[in-house]
Amino acid sequence: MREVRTQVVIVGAGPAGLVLGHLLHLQGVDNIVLERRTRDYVEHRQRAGVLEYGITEMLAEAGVGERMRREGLAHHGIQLRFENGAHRINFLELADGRAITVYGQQEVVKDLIGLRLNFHGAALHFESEVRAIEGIDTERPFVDANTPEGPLRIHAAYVAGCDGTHGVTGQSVPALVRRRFERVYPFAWLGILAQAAPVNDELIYSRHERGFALYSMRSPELVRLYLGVAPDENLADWSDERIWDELATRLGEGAHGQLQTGPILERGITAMRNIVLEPLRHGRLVLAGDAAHIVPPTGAKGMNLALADVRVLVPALVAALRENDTRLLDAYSDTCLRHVWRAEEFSTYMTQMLHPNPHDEFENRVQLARLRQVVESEPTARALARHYVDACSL
Ligand code: RFL
Ligand code: PHB
Repeated sequence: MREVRTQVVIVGAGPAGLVLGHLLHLQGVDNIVLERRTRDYVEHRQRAGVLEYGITEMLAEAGVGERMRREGLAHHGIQLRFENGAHRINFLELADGRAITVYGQQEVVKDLIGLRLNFHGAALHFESEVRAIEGIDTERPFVDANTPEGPLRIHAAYVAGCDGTHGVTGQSVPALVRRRFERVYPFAWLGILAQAAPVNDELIYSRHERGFALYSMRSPELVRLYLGVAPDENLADWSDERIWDELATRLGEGAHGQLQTGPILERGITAMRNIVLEPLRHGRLVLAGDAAHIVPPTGAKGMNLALADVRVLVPALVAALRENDTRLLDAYSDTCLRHVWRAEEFSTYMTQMLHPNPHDEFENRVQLARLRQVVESEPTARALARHYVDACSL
């Protein structure tokens, strides 16, 4: 078996692993990123699209904000629709003028991969799956991976688990110290990417009696739309016509009739749940992003939360490696859990407020009361706006 040595071995080339690798490289910390999928696959995987204000600042400071600033769409508000009314949450007034940026996750991933491979020449191995993580309770951990060139063992001072949901790294924390918190919802999202011009400048979250709908976009030619559906929904039951009809109905006044349709380029069903694994560090293993926590997408927090962990992790690893000072690393899990649980709470709040439950009229009345409170009470609207725009940096 081939054996190599580095300072930090990073498992997974999603947003968390790539930003971590990039920031460590800028600090002179040697690292290797291993990704089990192909480059083409990770560069085209459709996922999140909303970047918080503080996270865009972080990317720009890290030197990966140029295309994001140019092609990303700055939004200064979102719309909430319910009971046939449309209400704008104005970030300029309610969130100190801060904006979110609509920029696809795979674009962030493309920018980071391009920079790493073409500019920095740093190690990033695709089609290289980590199968085992050993020695995290010692000072000499290592990971074993299957690569296109055969088996590879990487020795490192630290292993960073950025391998997403149900990754091998999260399972490497011993069961005796690991705690897992989970909530599953009785619905899922059917998401489409379609070639059509956006008819609205801002995202629309709609609570309709037939179910949830979300209007989002990726560019002046691409829209990203979602429908709340049953968790076991069969995609084959949804013709293009049925999807567009349902979207038009649920998005209601304003979008109805005006909703610009077009060829559906991608479609999929996403489960809705919360998961938190505690702690985010054990010995020489640190977890970041979806490897440690999942949020339902209603708050648009998934990618932001992954990058917020990395923002805490980089100075902690640098201090440990350069000065043998582990104080920040010792605090890493507790520091992150504050923003993690804040984002879990906000995502839960948004999810529970916007998805009607056909079997629970009490719940439906409570949801409507909550929505009315958002549009009638300025402190409530302000809290929603501040969390939407910058929960990970509050
Ligand atoms: P990622 O992006 O999942 O990256 C993890 C990477 O690790 C690789 N990997 C391995 N590599 C080597 N060896 C192994 N043993 C490995 N095991 C896994 C994987 O191939 C992958 O490339 O995690 P990261 O970096 O933490 O980033 C988090 C975000 O991706 C995530 O929070 C969001 O995209 C969540 N999410 C959404 N969030 C939103 O805010 N809005 C959305 O619309 C939205 N849609 C989604 C989503 C997540 C989805 N997943 C995870 C099923 C749609 C989907 C389908
Ligand atoms: C998206 O554009 O994909 C998106 C936007 C807002 C969300 C979730 C997903 O809450």
